[in-house]
Amino acid sequence: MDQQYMQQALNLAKLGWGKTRPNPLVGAVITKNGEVIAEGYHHYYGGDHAEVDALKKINFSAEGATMYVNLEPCSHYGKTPPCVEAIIKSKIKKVVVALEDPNPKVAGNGIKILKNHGIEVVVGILQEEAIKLNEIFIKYILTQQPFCILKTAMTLDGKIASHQGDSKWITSEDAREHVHHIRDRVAGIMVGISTVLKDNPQLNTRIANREVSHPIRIIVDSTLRIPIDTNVIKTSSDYPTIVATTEKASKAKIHQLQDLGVEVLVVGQEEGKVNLKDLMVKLGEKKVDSILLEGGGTLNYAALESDIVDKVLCFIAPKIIGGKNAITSVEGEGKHLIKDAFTVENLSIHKFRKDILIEGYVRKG
Ligand code: AOF
Ligand code: ZN
Repeated sequence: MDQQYMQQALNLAKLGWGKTRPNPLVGAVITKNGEVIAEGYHHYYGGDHAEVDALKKINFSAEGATMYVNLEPCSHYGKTPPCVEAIIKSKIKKVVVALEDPNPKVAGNGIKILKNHGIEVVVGILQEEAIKLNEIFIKYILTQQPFCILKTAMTLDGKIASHQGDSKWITSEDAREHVHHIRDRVAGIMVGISTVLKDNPQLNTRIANREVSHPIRIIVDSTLRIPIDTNVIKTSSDYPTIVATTEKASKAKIHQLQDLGVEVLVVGQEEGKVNLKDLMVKLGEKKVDSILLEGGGTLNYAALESDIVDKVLCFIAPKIIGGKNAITSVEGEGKHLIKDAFTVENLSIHKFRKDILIEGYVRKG
């Protein structure tokens, strides 16, 4: 039963998808005598925490009840008073938690306070699922740097475009819709200048019949080659846009872009290119908790080499196009030896109607 109620809490947490960042996705279920008496979740950044959202439904009176929540209840005064106070006041007798809160302001303290008040606390139910759901929050709260997801869509023979550069479309509709679902969650979407020059993309979120949130568009362009009549610049008043560049950029071009509403971030250089580690620090300061990296191959390789990539999403379509000049998803210089390859672990595989997705985490260190 514990697992079933915790799964319900995790499902509730997902209702906040895209609206709570950089705060976590949290859901809470309150049960009494084998029945669910209240449900709650964190609806949006700055709103009630999940525990309070659930307790409000029953006027904070829950004597003898059990609460299931996917993150340890908080013990700090933040935007709202501590959830542990509300739980104690409600006379709940047991709290089941999936994951201890990695936030240093909480980090076990919530559990300790509940126990000190005679409340039974169980920790670790569906912990793996809880970690995965809040993997972005966990990285960001511990490092203040964005969780970076490298996404690529390739054919069975590993190409992301034909030798003529045609790439529309490698994967089918449901796989592409899944990408928009991720764009809806992340704070930023990042591409290199070559991708902008080649594809002239919009980089926004498009999901039918649903209100969505749009990530900040981040273009990495070390010499500011970006044309001002390109789609991302033309729509920069509708969707926030950052161009990351270096001291090599012309001041006049910087001002021209700024006048069009584009934020220009001048960051450090690494062999003449934008220093991606430095960029991550700067984006973290702007509360960008997550980035979907959508290429191209040069930027993808640089990102892997800079050790900023946390997760890889690799869509594979059952097509073969061939061509020794057809581009692949990770280019750059490349490793000389297989033993030096980047390793992706904790794999999972999802099947769409026509394509497959391999997901995994880049091994660190
Ligand atoms: C949430 N929603 O449902 C829970 C959270 O920014 P604040 O003051 O609202 O506090 C956010 C912290 O509270 C967050 O980092 C996490 O440690 C804890 N729990 N946060 O936004 C919730 N339960
Ligand atoms: Zn709280």
